[in-house]
Amino acid sequence: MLQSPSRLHGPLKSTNFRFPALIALALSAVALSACGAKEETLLGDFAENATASAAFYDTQGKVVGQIAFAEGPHGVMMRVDVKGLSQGWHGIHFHQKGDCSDGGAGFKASASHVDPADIAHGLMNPKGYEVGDLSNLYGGADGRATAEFFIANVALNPGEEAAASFGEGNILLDDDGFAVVIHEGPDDHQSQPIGGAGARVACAALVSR
Ligand SMILES: [Cu+2]
Repeated sequence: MLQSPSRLHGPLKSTNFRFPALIALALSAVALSACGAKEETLLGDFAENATASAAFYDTQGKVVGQIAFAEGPHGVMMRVDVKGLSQGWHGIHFHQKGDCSDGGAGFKASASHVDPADIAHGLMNPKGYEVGDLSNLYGGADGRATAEFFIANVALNPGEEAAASFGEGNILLDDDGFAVVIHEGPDDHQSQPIGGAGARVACAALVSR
């Protein structure tokens, strides 16, 4: 038997039409905000799938970039996209505390480098290097730096497996988290205690959820 026109075009049908319209509106709002975030950084899908992420702040407290991490079996992958740097190379390190609240005072609250075994600073130092030591970052003529780093033998999140693989001291998201700090000049990877990298100009705080 054929359905009557009232069943096809009646109130039930028109009610069903309203919901998809509302959902479509909501989805387009989400899509717009996701698009906005993508335009602001060059981190790509990496940021959306990140194990941890944070904003970089300059010494005035302004957001100047983003950082994201992915945890892997041999260490962590990190992407950085930051603006407002002077042109040239900049030291970038893991500092001990996830606290970037005192930019005006030079980000002292982030403490010194992550260094559980109290080893000398410098990736090119024959005595070894700190867990917080990283390769330099280059700020272009427009003040922007975008890079990917792989840091071997560290984990983000605590856990038996991470502790067994890398040691407790090599877990970055401990109770007080950690900070990624960018310095005004390059790290020479040898000088003590920070490779002559100078003042702290940007900071991203990472704390465990
Ligand atoms: Cu540093």
